[in-house]
Amino acid sequence: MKIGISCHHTYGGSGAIATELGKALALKGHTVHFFSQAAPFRLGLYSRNIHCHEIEAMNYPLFETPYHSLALASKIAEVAYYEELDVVHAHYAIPHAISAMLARQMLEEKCPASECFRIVTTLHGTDITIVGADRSMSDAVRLAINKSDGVTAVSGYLRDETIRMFTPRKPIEVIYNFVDTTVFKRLPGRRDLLGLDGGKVVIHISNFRPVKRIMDVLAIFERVQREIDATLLLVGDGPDRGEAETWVRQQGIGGKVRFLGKLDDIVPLLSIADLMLMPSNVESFGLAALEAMACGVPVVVTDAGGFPEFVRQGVDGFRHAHGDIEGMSRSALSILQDEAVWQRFSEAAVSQAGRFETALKVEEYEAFYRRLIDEA
Ligand code: GMT
Repeated sequence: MKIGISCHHTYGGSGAIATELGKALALKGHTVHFFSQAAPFRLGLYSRNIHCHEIEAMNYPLFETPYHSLALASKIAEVAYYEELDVVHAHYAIPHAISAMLARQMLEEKCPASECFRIVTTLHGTDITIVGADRSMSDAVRLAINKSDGVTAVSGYLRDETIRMFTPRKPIEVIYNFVDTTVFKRLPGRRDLLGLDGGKVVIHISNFRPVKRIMDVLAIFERVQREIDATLLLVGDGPDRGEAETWVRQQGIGGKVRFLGKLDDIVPLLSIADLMLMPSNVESFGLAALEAMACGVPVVVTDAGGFPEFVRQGVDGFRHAHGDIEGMSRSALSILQDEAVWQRFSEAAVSQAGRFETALKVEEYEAFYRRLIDEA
């Protein structure tokens, strides 16, 4: 198949999933065209069958901001026309699904509708729960869903939430997020790279937005380090980082908390981690937790959103109500303070991650594309 993938190139789960999907499809012999504002952050080196199209919107004095969604639509239409794309897969409703829809209308000016590509939209979470909930965007999100030929959601929670909020005309299929366990696996630990001597390593990876509850991560860790020797690794960057850094200094625990910023290659860090904290308000899935589990890292997460669909309570991690700092601290300590317990959780996490192996989910996406193409 010839597949276009439109995604956010920035640090975030939707871009990561879109890129990993495109890479896996290309390896299976499909031709993949990426559409994004810059090369997707996980693309890495050149891969066979992959083409990238960076979207550059026109600057004109009359436009206060460049019209990126229109430039994206024009680029998709152009590439789809010359490369005869079968499918355009939009990751995140806004603007990708809307731009794909517009691109198809542009293409229909040039060729019969039956020869145009199918639109697949994958909903990732905040496109529904935050962007879609905003009055300025909700009708655009509804249109994006209803005008797609096929819609998938990354968890049952997100499918149900989308149906509750938008009562879409289309059925929504769940295709879970996935992890490449040949890449995300526990490597020999290199604690020396970070100058870590002893103690346990707790990790958090996110874009430091309010939904991630960074201050809860710190509050949980602050309680944990009172009981055991531990270091907190914070990977990523975003609006709440400044407040977090100030708090850490005020608490006098600066020596135990490392702000590492945005990093592409997180496997070496996950390989030295003993526990991941992800106390978000809600996560439609929580890809970073699955990637941690694949590297043998037990997780303490929120009992909401997509987490109950893959984090097994008391088996590979613990789930708590959001804001339950005491409960999360206790659970973290119960895993970290007993080597045998940690070993059991770690092994269970690796085995659970295997159920979300990339190869399995890529097959589901391929079958989904083929069904839509055959139905056309
Ligand atoms: O979490 C974010 O703010 C980023 C967002 C994204 O679009 O990258 O993440 C969403 O999509 C991920 C990939 O499907 C999911 O794993 C995240 O749970 C989801 N974030 C939220 O629902 C808050």
